[in-house]
Amino acid sequence: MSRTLIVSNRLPTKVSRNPEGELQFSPSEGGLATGLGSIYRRGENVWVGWPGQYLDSPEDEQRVTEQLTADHMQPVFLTEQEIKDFYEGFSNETLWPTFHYFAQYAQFEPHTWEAYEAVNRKFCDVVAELAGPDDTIWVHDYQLLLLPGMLRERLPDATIGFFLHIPFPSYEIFRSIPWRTQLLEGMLGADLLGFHTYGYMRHFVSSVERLLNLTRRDGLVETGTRAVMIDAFPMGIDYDKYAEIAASEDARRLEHEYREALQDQRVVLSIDRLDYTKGIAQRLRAFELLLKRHPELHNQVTLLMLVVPSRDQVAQYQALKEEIDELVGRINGQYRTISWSPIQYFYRSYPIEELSALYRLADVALVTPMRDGMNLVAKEFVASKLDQKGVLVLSERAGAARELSDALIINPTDMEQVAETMFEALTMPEEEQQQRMQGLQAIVQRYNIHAWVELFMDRLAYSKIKQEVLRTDLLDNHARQEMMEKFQHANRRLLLLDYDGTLMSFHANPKQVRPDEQLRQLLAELCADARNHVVIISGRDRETLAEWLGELNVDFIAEHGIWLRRRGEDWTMIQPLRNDWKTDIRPIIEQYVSRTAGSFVEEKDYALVWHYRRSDPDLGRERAQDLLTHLTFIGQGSGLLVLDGNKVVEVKNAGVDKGTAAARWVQELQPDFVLAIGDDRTDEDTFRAVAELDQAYSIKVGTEMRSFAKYSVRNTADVRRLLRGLLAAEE
Ligand code: GDG
Repeated sequence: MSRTLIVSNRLPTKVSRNPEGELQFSPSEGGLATGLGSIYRRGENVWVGWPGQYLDSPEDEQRVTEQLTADHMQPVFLTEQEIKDFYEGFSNETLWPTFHYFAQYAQFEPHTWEAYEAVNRKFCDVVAELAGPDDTIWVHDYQLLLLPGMLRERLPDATIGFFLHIPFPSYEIFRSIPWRTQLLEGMLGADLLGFHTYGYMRHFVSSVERLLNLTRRDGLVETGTRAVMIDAFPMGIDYDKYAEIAASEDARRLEHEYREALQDQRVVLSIDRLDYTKGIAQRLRAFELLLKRHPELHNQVTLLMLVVPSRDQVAQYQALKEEIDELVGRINGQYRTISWSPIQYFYRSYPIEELSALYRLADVALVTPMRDGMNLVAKEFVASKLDQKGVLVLSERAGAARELSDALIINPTDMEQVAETMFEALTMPEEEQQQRMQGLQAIVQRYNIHAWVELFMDRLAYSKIKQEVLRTDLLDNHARQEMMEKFQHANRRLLLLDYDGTLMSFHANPKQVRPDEQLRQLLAELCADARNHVVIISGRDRETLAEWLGELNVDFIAEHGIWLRRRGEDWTMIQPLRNDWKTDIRPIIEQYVSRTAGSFVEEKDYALVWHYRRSDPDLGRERAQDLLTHLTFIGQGSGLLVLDGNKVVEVKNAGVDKGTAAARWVQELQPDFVLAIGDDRTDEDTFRAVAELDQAYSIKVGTEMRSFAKYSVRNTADVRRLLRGLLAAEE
């Protein structure tokens, strides 16, 4: 039976020691644990993670393992040093601040990076040991960014999903991490990568484009070996569970108790883990401003502030704790009366029924993080409001703000706005409260945790199907074998080989793509057999091709089919062509060069090409679109063709392409075997020209685009391997 293995740094159960030193088990706090708590016990599912406590004896480890495995959990034990370097260090002092835009707090220490790698490897060992071939592995969050890549190496066919619970920062921030490429490559080991919002996903894709030079098309990033699906999945909560608890006798009784104690105070509620990203100190200052500006609220309103202890071994968290203590003391000191304390502050964690009672009680929930991947507290408050009375004040920088548009949305750094919005919330007519709450509940109820898990799992399965579809195009062993046999039996074999991106990989500078010795040797050996007729079919100019490959016994099609050269003959033009259009077109392209750093114009005999491979990828793409529209408009009716190539835009005479040229060879040679290989849109003309021939094999390099080719291979290395295979078949 297939299972889901959930993998995250922390398990949903926390192991700790009581004052007597005995081990005790309790539920973990935090969004991930509460979010997936209802899922992992289904069927044979298992949750793999650290139990949150250093254990110094094998007996304790054994006890904990027994207890946890009985409840669908598989512990990964960490040493004290690993907790320090991997967890407190790289995870919480490098990744957490960087991903939440607190770059000033980020530490970049090689030894904590090494620990991060080592612990990810440790998780990999446990998961690889546990996973069966039909299992689905779902890795969670920033502590395990390398794990999908490591698992992929060990289990190449595994189904691996990854979800990031915190924001993915803009490229400008992300690139400050010295190990940024390893982190991206680690993530791309998954089949599906999920983020809370479209914004985070966009940032990730932009980093992948800029740092790994990969692009996303149709929702997929093609890594060269696999297509990885990237999508946004805003995480929900277990709505019914929160609504049920809110309706429970316990929650009602507790609410009643609190109400008695607070009498008729209006209640503003704030609940967070202790974290500088949550904007707790800023919130206190905004509350102070509210009291200052609205004396009519004195004795009328109480801020109930729960801060759940978290990561208190990390220096910034200790400093934050002190700042909060000091602020609460100061504000209460200034405003309190014998019968009224403006802030009731609790630094500990509470059972869920008490949280629920507080959600019920609160008139206003104040959720004002500086950055927050999603924020589940906001959603839990909404689900607990059975009478639909109450107002949510929500930071625009929480992922939840993308969905919860009926909340009062604020900018958390704008203290005045926060204070005045609190006032608005406290004085909002009941009717409006209910209207807004209805809208919020409809969303939180519909996009709940079950819908989230189902959607993620569906997309993960779909990503596998999509890969499968692409894979059927791949030249598999069977097709390769068949091709070898046809090749062996043929006497007039035509090999139409594109150059850039097919025989040679791309380089930022096209002048640097001289053939290496290995390639020359390979081509020379192919040409040595009189039955083989090799045609290098390229967009490049005549001079370069002749200089680089002229001494070989090959034919050439240059400049996408304008110039032809047969062995031992001179260059001839495929048909008489005009060139006068260049005078008008060149200045237009020059304008794009001036506006787009890193781009340049290449002048060929009968074509002009704008290259933007070295430009900023987003800017380049946008300018290419503009240029295509611009040139297509100008070129209408003038016999010109505008081509959108691989990081190039090319203008040339219409009716001349690689396909027309290739067809000429087919006609003259009447081959009994044809192999056409290319990677670019311009090669599609060649594929089309041979599509009808039974004896033709057309092969596209790369799997990211639909193609007229019958088969595809992944990269230039595969092409060379294939050609070498043809040679070997002869021996
Ligand atoms: C990360 C991302 C993202 C809090 N105090 C107590 C308690 N809690 C529970 C809440 C809520 C959870 O902890 C906190 O979740 P958040 O989403 O608000 O924040 P993070 O822990 O930072 O979670 C976050 C989340 O992952 C999921 O992807 O939303 O953006 O930072 O469920 O109810 N639970 C109990 N006692 C407490 O005292 N029982």
